[in-house]
Amino acid sequence: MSASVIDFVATEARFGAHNYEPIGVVLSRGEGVWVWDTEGNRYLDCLSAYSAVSQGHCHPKILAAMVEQAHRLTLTSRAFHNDQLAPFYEEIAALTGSHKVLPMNSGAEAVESAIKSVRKWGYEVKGVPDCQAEIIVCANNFHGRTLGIVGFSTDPDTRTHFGPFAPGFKIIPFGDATALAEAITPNTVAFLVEPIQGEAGVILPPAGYFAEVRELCTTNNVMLVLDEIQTGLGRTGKLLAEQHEGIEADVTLLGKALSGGFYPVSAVLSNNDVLGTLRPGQHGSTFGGNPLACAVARAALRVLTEEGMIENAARQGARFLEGLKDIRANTIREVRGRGLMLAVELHPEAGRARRYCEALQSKGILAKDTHEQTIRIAPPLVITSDQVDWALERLATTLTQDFS
Ligand code: IF1
Repeated sequence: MSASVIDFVATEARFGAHNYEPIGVVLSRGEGVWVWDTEGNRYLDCLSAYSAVSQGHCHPKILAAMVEQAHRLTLTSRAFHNDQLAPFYEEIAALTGSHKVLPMNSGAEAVESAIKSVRKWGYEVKGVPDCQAEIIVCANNFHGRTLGIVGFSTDPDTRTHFGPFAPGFKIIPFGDATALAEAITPNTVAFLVEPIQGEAGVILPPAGYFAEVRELCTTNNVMLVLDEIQTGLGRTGKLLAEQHEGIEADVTLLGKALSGGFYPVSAVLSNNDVLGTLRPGQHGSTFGGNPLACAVARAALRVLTEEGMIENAARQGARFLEGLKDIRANTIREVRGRGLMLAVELHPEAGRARRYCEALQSKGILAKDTHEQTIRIAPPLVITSDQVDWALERLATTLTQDFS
């Protein structure tokens, strides 16, 4: 690392809360799948800011929409109407087939808003006695960092010493429909689940799981809330990951790529009943639904479909997965994923995934480890075949090294 890089890193460490442990690269520019560090070294971004920059870094059309809107009007609050919110609603509802939309900012806020809404729906529509609503969630979930959410996390790092936590959540194993059937009671208002568990290490559900889940939720009048904040908007090769399962959620949560990485924009999408219970003054946000966010989200959704990014994610994801499976390295325990949400799980004896990510950095690839043994690979959806092959070559040489 050069003197200037050490300076940035040291200054962060001196003033910043140490809630992250970044890889030792200081980025200063991005374009498409590429990012550059302060010394001009170029890297293929295989994290995409945890899937937020799915449209590629600094997409020119999203940038233009953002700049144009920033010149005109940025924030009105929801005390007044603005001329970007209605078209945003119309466009996202048409794209996803949703009836109602609640705009928020971060992913965690969308999750919190969904929890509030399904509880309210439970009391006012389903007839659950006040303060008795139960929400079922999965072990190894990741839904964000707020107190409400970390209270039902099973990851010790995420929750330890942040209590006391809110009651009303039941935890069952992911991928086990029988466990869901057994956990549902007359007071159950919702099942909140990721279509593919991201932070858990890109864990795919068993075939047929979500069809059974859908059936159980419908039979028991339980709202199926899919957290598509990471899997949504093309990441898995379909607009929504639920489409791989042939089901429709009652409530869908979007974030991250909803702005192409320019700005925090999230949304709760639902049928009429759930969001229909929110009355004026009962929920809100200073920034949620602001004209700048709406203009950015509209452009982010437009380029996703107009430029064929979802189809490209399916095509390049298949190529990437095949290529990873072809790598013969005894460090690899399993390769898995769907679309461009991929993971390489290493054998415990191979050493920490972090070391491999550092080795990849020196070869011009930025990827992020998760849970010690897994390298997550999630490039922008605009990646080309040549770029996939370029990455595979470097992954192959890195994974055949031994860092144990
Ligand atoms: C961090 C992981 C990714 C999410 C799902 C809600 C949220 C997220 C399915 C909250 C956020 C992030 C946040 C980031 C790490 C990260 C992550 F490693 F934890 F799993 F993406 F892979 N639902 N995921 O994945 O959205 O409030 O952050 O906008 O460091 O917390 P947010």
